[in-house]
Amino acid sequence: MSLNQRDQLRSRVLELLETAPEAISGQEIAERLGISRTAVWKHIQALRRLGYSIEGRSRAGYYLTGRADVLGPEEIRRRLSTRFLGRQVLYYPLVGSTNDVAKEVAEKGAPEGTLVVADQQSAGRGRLKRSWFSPPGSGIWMSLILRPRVSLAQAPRYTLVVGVAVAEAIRSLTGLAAGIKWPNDVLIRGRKVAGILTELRAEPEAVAYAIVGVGINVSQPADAFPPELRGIATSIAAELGQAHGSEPAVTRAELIADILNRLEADYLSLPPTGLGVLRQRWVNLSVTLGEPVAISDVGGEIFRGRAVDLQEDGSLVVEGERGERRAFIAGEVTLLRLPGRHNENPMAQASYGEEMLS
Ligand code: BT5
Repeated sequence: MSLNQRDQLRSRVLELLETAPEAISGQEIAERLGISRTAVWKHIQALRRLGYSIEGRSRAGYYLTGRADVLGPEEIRRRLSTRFLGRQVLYYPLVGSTNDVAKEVAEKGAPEGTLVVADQQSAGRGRLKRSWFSPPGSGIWMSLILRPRVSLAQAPRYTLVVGVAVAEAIRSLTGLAAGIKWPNDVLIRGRKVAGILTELRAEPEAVAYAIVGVGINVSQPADAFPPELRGIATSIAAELGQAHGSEPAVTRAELIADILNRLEADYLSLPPTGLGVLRQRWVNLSVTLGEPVAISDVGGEIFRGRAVDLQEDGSLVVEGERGERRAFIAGEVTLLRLPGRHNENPMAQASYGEEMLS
């Protein structure tokens, strides 16, 4: 039996357990799937090893006792309604950086929509070689390969579009008020719950492919962050006030699938240039517009003012003290007044997620 067949059967056993109103007997599973009872037992053992808690009663049969946050390709795939995003999932228990793996497979011709996802990263990174804290079992560390046929000037939009999908998915699945800080941070009550890192392979005039890396803190308790991140980072579980080890309100696979399901429609609806209807959705989620900011451009020069607009190409317009307006397509924003907080950390950084691959 091929690996793929085995995984498919395993996920069908899981599906039967999930949909059974009560317990389901080994005999019934065996009959429904056309496999032996021994094979059923082996699948149940394997599911337990993956983290599912499955009880067995001699008469009644097997039943699931809790929701498990198991991250695996099949867990993601069976929740997808997409045509191409996430149709190919490359899952790793541990990688250096999912962006690096995605770049490697993109170079070898991996199709658009290929998703690389890891349980843990040993060298997760943000922009400008900053490191990204990616512990096991508690976050989403993933990268998507996009192959848009657009000029380089259109590339910055993807960071924004993915930010909208991430913030909207968090809002809809958890009810938490996730907002976007231009250009690539998703914040909840002023703390960073997710970051996006877009890297491009450019041909002379056009994008060859874009790797969109997304990191989301899902179930880390607040005190699990290293000291330098405490106070500036948060997780979904921490925001929901969930006790460590309790059943997850949302699993990583559910969140990934929801993001991809939203994102595919949005990505396909983008006009040839600009953001189209996505601009207003971004504006609605923005925690940057209307706020006093300090923004440093690529050269490191700092400009202070109020963020007043998002242009179609994704650049942020900042109005200075004398009413002069400047548009930034790249830069670092410091929110001088943090949403939902009392300015504890005026230096919390957002950043521009667009980097060229070497
Ligand atoms: C980002 O960079 O926010 C982009 C993060 C992208 C991470 C994903 S995970 C999957 C894929 N593979 C990768 O290797 N990367 C992507 P930037 O805006 O430069 O922010 C980096 C800063 O965020 C750091 O300097 C820390 O201050 C902070 N930070 C690090 N880890 C964090 C975490 N887990 N949660 C919140 N903040 C974090």
